[in-house]
Amino acid sequence: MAEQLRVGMVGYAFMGAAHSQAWRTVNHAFDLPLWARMRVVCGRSPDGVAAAAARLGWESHTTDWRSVIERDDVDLVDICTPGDTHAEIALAALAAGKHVLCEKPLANSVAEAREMAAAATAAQARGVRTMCGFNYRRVPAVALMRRMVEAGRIGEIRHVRAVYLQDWIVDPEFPLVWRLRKEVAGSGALGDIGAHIIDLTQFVTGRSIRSVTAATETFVKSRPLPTASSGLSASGSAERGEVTVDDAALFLARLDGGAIATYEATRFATGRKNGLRVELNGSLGSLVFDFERMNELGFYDATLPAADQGFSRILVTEPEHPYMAAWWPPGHLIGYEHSFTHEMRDLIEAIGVGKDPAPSFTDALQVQLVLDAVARSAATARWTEVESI
Ligand code: 4PW
Repeated sequence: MAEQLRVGMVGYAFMGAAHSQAWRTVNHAFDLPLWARMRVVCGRSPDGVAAAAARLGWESHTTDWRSVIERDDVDLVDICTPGDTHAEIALAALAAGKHVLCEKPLANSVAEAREMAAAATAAQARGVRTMCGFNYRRVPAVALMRRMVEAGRIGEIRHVRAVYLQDWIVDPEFPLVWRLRKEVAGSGALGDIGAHIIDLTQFVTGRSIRSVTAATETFVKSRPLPTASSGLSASGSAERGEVTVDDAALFLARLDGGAIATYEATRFATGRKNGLRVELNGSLGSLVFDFERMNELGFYDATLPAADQGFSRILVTEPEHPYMAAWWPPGHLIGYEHSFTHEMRDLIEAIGVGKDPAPSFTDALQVQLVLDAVARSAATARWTEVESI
């Protein structure tokens, strides 16, 4: 058996469960230089974390995240907590020489993200690696989209069109969970799902957002305080609290290289459960990714004779397609959870060969700078430049 990569994970809710599934499967799906070992999971509830350890496959459990970092039998800290704890945990882990995987968005502020990116860069000199968990990059169809853009298959990119549409809080009586509180989440739909389409579009185009003009809205101003919550579901009490984040964020953007873009991140798109869609229009064609058909990539090749042109559907299940050689024969599909397994594959591979994985904390800082520009633009109703890293 290969040398072990011993993991300690902080947080065991929705993202903790998704990461646990990936840590359980990655060793068996891919031939990697290191063998991931699920040493310890951490959570605030003694009973909750004990049950999570048994359910998710962790060897031990604790309620003290600092003890995870202090353990000699932990090499990597996987942060699956709300954004208000990312910086404290990541900085302590890096100082202790642990590799760090941190869920998105990197932090709740630019200041925190800058501090984390600087610490990560300093840690690189000591062979310590960091990654931010933008998992949608690792959907094979998205990785293929990037490959095709890099190969020039759609030419110069003119338009980027991205939406991330959910509806889990359309009910005004849905409780005030942590994702709806600014002091915990940093922002609402903007940072939670808008961050994904910002990272994804910059990843597939290889271009950065330079300026934005935005509008945000909070449709429901107060909600019942939660009595219990899990993932994107919860139950509420009679007492109410103020919603302090955006329910929806829409913005126009200019990318370096000249493309113009539209972005929409909302939790009020009634009927859309996890509707992530990205379309690129170029001088030689177009590419379309729709997460609801995540094993397919739409391609319009404008270099064909006019009579032969039309949107084709590439079924992204061939062994030549990113990550797919590890799974099933062509035509047998994969799911949301595989994007996390691919994320762990790339992280383990990079650590094993001594390279820095992507997206780095610096890449994630750039996303944080875009989030900040969107918030500043929404507050002033002006075009706003994205600060430099
Ligand atoms: O990043 C996650 C998204 O993929 C979010 O935190 C929750 O799950 C809400 O949408 C999806």
